[in-house]
Amino acid sequence: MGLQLPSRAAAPLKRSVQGAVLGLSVLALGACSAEDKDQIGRLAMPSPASDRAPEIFELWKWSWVAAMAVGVLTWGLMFYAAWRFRRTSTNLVPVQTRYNLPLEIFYTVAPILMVIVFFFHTVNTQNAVTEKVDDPDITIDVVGQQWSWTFNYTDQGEGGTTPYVVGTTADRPKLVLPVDQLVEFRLHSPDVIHSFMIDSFLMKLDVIPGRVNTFQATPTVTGEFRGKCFELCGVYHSRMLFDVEVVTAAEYDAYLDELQENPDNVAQAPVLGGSDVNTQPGLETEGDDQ
Ligand SMILES: [Cu+2]
Repeated sequence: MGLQLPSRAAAPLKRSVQGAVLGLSVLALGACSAEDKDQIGRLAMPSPASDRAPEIFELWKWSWVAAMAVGVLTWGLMFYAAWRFRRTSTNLVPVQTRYNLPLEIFYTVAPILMVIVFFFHTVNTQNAVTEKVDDPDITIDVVGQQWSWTFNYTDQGEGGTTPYVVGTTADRPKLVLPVDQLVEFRLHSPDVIHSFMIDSFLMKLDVIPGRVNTFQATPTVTGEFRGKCFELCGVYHSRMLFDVEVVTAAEYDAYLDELQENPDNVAQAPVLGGSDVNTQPGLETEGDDQ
């Protein structure tokens, strides 16, 4: 009891704490770059960078709008009921209602309708983003191996050879893609299930041993992006990162030429796993005891 601050002393303290919090908030907002503000506007969703990504972004956005509308209505009814039917005297007994058939039909049918609408839009979006053609511009055979990635630029080398890059946990690989060209990604795994995603493409696909999952997308924005494995696949799953660079057609050709100068980056056929990529090489680098 004796430790309580007298209220006259507490008031200035409270005011200065409020002032500090306000000051820090203003400072934090002021320090936001245009890019940060842009990201806040998208609720931290990456900016769409493929021809399929805007469809996914729209589905995600409108799902949030629908969920918020339902949330606001539900919270509103809860608070209204709590206030409207509050106990106003100590011996008041509320009206004892057994059931209300119209209301019960409503709250059974309404959620079913909502699920149907969500399902309809999800299937539509999924069909649009997984659409494929028979002759994509380029094909990349992607291998997810514990715990990095191999990228094969299938048949894109001189004489139909395949330039490729193998990453390790210590040295994350880079995937280079040409802008405005339809890319087919064929996903292979020699060991366990991984999941391949370039963040700005807004979609991921499982990489499953024994089957080849494929999807197609056209990068629409040049620049640097990030990708990683989205399926917990083992102890170094968190190191399954890769860089993505979307470049012009000329820069892409130059990159392939550069790869072909090193015999270690050229194969006669795509390197799809097994002894080539399942050696966990990143764990054997010099000075790395793991
Ligand atoms: Cu993984």
